[in-house]
Amino acid sequence: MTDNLSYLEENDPAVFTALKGEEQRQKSGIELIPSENYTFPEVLATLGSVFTNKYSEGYPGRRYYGGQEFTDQIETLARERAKVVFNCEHANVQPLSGSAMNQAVYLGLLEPGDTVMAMDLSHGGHLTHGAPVSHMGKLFNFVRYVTDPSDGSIDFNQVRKDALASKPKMILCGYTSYPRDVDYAAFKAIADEVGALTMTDASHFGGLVAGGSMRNPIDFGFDVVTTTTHKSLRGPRGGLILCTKKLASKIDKSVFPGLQGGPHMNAVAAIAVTLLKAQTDEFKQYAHQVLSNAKTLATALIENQTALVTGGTDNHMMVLNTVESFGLDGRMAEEVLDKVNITTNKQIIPDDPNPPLRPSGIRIGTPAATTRGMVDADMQQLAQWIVTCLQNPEDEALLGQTRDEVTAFCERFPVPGL
Ligand code: DSN
Repeated sequence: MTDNLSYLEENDPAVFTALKGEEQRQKSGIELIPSENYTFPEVLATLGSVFTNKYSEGYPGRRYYGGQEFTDQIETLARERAKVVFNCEHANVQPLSGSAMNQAVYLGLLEPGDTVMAMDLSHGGHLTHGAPVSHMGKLFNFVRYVTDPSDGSIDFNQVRKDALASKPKMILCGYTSYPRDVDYAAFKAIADEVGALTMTDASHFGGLVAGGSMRNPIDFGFDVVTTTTHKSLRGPRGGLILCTKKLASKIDKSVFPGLQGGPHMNAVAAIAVTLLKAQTDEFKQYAHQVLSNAKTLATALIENQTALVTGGTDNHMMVLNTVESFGLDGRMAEEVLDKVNITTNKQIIPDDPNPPLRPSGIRIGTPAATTRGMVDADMQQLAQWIVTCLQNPEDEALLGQTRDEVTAFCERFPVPGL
């Protein structure tokens, strides 16, 4: 097989050098951004394959261009595997990514101006869950619910009152920066009472649902579940919309031709590959280890005087209040940890008094570290590095020494496919 990278090296050394730099960065650092992961080598191969050359507007058996015998095969495989993995009646595998996927759901099932209930951004909701700066926030009337930051609980009496008053067409749960599990039964009961559709954005924990370590909203009768495919699921960048048969046609029409043109068939093929992987015992073990690592890391951080938003985690992520714990805003904390090759992201916390680019915390998670084979004992070490560095942000000697230790540590944990 031709080594395409050698063409790149010869013909575009600037891009080749950046690519090699990024490869080295991913190998020699610990990736703790909870939405990032290392994908399977088979996925990398499929993404760089001839499927990227093909236009396939439409759906299997009903396309607008010729030459679809193999694209039809892979899209059918991806859809059928998604139905098995997530135990759902219908799957659309074409959304280009998370935002397009959520937009397709709103635009397909609602009318502009309709009311949707969703979590406030600073409490963990995503931009597409109706943040005022997003187009979705302008197009639909979002009524926001919040959490109790001390334990992450949601006051369902209040949610019910607000739902009865605002009569939403849809109630949305599943979040981007919320370290607790979701009470699907409580949301479903309120939605049924007010006649609303139920939707979960499972982007962060889709892989954990697939691997059986977290509950599946579809088992609670949810109408729609969305998930990106590149986070805990370890696939290519993309999105899945899983729904009931009743909603299938509206969802499909909303994705194409409503919102998108040609799907990225290299990504669809890679989603098919990912969804076969997700059915293996190895993936189930992975999903359980992600949660175990997160609990161990959270406990070790708390034992070292780190304040976690909600006091802990039920899933793969945690949010550290770095202002309270270390007197550092989230940007400073992210920069200090970057210096020692530990990658995190600055994060607003509930009702954050500080602005988004200098928020009060950072968000970390275990999916990527677990992919490399790190286990609970490694989380203890990780917590120690994080706390020591954030307690001594100006001690360049300590930071230099920690960086060397982290780099040496990483050599024990190969990145799949690199
Ligand atoms: N960017 C994703 C995350 O980091 O959670 C959500 O879009």
